[in-house]
Amino acid sequence: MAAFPEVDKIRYEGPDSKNPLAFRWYDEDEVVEGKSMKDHLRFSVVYWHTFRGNGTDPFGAATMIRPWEDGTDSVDNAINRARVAFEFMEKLGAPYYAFHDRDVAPEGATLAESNKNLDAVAAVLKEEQERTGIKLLWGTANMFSNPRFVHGASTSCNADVFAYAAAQVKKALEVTKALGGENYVFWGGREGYQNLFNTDMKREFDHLGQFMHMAVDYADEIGFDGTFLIEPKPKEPTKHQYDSDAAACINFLRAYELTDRFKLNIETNHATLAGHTMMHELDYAGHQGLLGSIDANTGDLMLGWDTDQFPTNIYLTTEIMLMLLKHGGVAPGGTNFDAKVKRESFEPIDLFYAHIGGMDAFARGLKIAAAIRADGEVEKLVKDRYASWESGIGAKIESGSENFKTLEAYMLEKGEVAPNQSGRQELIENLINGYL
Ligand code: XUL
Ligand code: CO
Repeated sequence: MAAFPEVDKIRYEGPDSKNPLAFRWYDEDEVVEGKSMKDHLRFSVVYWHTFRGNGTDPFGAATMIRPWEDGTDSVDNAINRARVAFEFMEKLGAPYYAFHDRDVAPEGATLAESNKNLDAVAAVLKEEQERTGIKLLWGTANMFSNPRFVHGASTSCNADVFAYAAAQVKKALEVTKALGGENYVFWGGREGYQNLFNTDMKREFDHLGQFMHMAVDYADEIGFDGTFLIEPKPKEPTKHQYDSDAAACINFLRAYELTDRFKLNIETNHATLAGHTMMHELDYAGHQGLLGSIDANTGDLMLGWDTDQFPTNIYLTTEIMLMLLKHGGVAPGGTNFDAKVKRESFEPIDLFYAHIGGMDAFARGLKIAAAIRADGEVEKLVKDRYASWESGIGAKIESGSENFKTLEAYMLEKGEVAPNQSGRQELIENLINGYL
């Protein structure tokens, strides 16, 4: 029996449509900068929030109405839920999804039982993928919910926990490969610290580096050639997460010689928790050649935690799409809605409204970003700002032919720098507003 009988396939109806179950901007076949919207955006639905989120918060019980759930943590319930998930994603028209091992299948009493449960549900996921054509953007392992991970997983002070985590990632990699996953994500979970007095940070980082090398080695062994992604986040659940932001992650990857196999999965709410904008994190990872994928959501700047809301702000999606277009697109990553409907939005239909809104916001952001790039006015302002580097001493410095002594001689002769030009910040902000 269908879980969403009242919903047909969500279709593009154009900006004038008043149908809340239609796209107004996301037309998957529309071509922008030579590529379809579907291929630019590579939308992905997350299993954890969308099919496991129940609305609990520190102050109250579950609120979500999910009629297909039978209230048990059984494999049968998990299999039924997987069928519902694919009905939802198929009706929505999302080409990808992402999961943690423990979202899709219940944890058993032993590792062996957990693996068996995962295999049973993965077989159904495979069947549903084949039926619908929906693909796996990435898999990951949940190494933060179970109390064994209280001190972290690969950075735990308990060596057995490292071993358990290794076994869990081994299995998650096998399942991700079996399902044709295009990437594999590591979000640090509890890899961080609450107190430095009881923490051997150097040792924990070394263990983290060793763990990632073991993952790469095993991927090579089984022929998994998807991209590994690290997802930066500065805090929550620990007070300081080791993968705190793009720069910290990139330094880790360089220090442990992992940049040939790893890129970053940048998430909006994590960027703002780190005191950065999403645009900053994308541009930073992008210019380092390590932008792999995005977790599309938004925080609430009035709140200091990870609210994982659906992104509806066109200014934000425009900034994101400008960065993705600038850095050559997001593939083989995607635009993964790591976002949850609010506790108060507890009806199944709210899942559709939330995703449709996020997809439309990104489609609009893509069109606006493409228009900004096509007009070239903003680009020209930036180019003019750096004109001094195109010829003369600027070009010589960039070519590597100058040094402190030659530059001193140049400046002694010239006496004073050429006058600075206005930064034109307000003008450029006005220009951007003109496209919205
Ligand atoms: C946590 C978070 C995770 C990762 C996957 O804040 O974003 O859901 O995306 O582990
Ligand atoms: Co995320």
